[in-house]
Amino acid sequence: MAANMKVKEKVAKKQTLCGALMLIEALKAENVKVIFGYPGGAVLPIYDKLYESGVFHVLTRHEQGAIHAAEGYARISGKPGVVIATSGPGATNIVTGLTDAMMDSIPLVVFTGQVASSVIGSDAFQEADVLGITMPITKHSYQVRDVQELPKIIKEAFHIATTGRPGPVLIDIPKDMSVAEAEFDYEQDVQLPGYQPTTKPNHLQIRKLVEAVSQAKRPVILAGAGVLHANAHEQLKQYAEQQNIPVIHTLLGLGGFPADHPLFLGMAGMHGTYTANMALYECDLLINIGARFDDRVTGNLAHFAPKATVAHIDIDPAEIGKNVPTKIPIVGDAKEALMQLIEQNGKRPDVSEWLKQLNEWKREYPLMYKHEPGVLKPQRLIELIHEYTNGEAVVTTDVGQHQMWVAQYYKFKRPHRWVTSGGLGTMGFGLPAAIGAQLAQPEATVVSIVGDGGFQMTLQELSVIQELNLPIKIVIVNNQALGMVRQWQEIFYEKRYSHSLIPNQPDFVRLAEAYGMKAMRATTEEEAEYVLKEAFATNAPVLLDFHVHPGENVYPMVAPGKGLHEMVGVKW
Ligand SMILES: Cc1ncc(C[n+]2csc(CCOP(=O)(O)OP(=O)(O)O)c2C)c(N)n1
Ligand SMILES: [Mg+2]
Repeated sequence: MAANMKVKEKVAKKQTLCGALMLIEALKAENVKVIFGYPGGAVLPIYDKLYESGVFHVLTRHEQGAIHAAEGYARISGKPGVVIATSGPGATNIVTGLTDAMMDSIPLVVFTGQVASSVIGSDAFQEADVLGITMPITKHSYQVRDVQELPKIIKEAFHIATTGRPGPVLIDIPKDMSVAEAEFDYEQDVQLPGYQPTTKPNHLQIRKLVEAVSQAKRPVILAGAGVLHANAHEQLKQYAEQQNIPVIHTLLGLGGFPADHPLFLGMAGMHGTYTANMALYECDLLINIGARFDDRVTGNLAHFAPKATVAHIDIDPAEIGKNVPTKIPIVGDAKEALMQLIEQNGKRPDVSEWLKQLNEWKREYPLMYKHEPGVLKPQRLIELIHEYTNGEAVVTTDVGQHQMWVAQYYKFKRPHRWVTSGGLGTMGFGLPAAIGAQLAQPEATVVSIVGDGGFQMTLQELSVIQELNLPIKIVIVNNQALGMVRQWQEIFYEKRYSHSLIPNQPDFVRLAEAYGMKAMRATTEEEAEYVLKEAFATNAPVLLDFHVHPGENVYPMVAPGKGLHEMVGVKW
């Protein structure tokens, strides 16, 4: 009987369908729970079939909102985010999001409508060469030329987006392909002989690393987002503890190792901690796990880890040796590599002197800011949010000073709680990303911490948050400035504040109220405590406008062109 049903199911999967229905059936087969999109002419046949499909579609108010929401969903769920946009302007509106996802290795499957096959290349209405535009900012892309190919293309797209180093895959569908019919077979296996990511690390290289660790006097682990993509946080902790090696995170890696762990040294890079940056400068063995040695992390490469033997574990072989000469390259999945390292149970290095030095730096040079009575310091605001959420909230941010303060002062205890735009640094990312994050984890407390500048780049998505009653707490760190730009102009351009001060921001509270959302303002620490308490007691969206001290800067700081050891603003 069961076998019989299976045969029937298979037959049903082989029915003749139009391209639009194929897309919907494929999404169901991929177990996609939500898609983010915006309709238009070229995708009307798809939207018509979506109408009664039962697929949960979120209509964002801008395609950029859709793709950032999909990124937030992917980061928190670990599953690919799915986006639909129409041809021409719909497709060009997702270019920033695709680049963002490409830079930060976020798995996305993105469908764009295209003008009908017969008029491609004729400058037809709403035609854009989306494949041409997006080629360098996608992991892979397709244009459907024959509807028979569509099931295979979608299956491959999900496979490519989620395996190896994750990334965005785009499928461009000419309008006639949505209407044309063919047999729908989604049972076929993916066959891509040219795409076989190496996940199992080379045993010999692992042995080399074990040997190097056993000899090291000042080893350190630099852990990036690769640890999170590989779900290797437990193995990272186990390995660090087994070998007694301190851990530093990149911006995107935060949460991969508990911030309150005694072996944790903080974030590295331009606004990293003194201890993390000095550890990278002084270490004799640097084990990079799933980070790509971004310039914001390394500072001037000529001075980066000058005393270290470098080992680099990465699923993407192209990253190894790209920026930093690497003695021990290990291509593979971070979890597999860490499991092998743990299993080797190599000789523990003698790090007593090293840990003593690191702990001294931690004590001597902690992150710090000045308290001033009657003034709300942005760093204090983040500490308060941390307290109210017990360090366990899902936090999304925009880009700028507030993002760095969150990275410094929100001590992530757990993995998969942190959603920020790292590689591209996309203002306007935080608010829509929170929509996807909340949909991925309906029970989680989601806090979207945004700048007064960046918020205004995608604030139309308040409409979606209110409509779906997503209980997101939106925190505007309002310094009436493009703060990070202002900071650079203060330090490097003789305080010539060219187009970075915005003293006449709109009334964000009334703006939120116009969307039907509860909103409050705070200008002092006492008020901040009061409104945070109110907001976290509310199971509905709340927008909070915090007027923080406008002249505050993010420190410590490694100036561009400087080495990590040349940080300024370490002590007052
Ligand atoms: C789309 C985009 N445009 C410009 C920038 C350059 N930029 C980086 S930070 C920043 C200021 C952001 O201001 P705000 O959102 O208020 O955050 P703050 O730095 O004040 O916390 C700007 C303009 C960017 N990162 N992204
Ligand atoms: Mg600002």
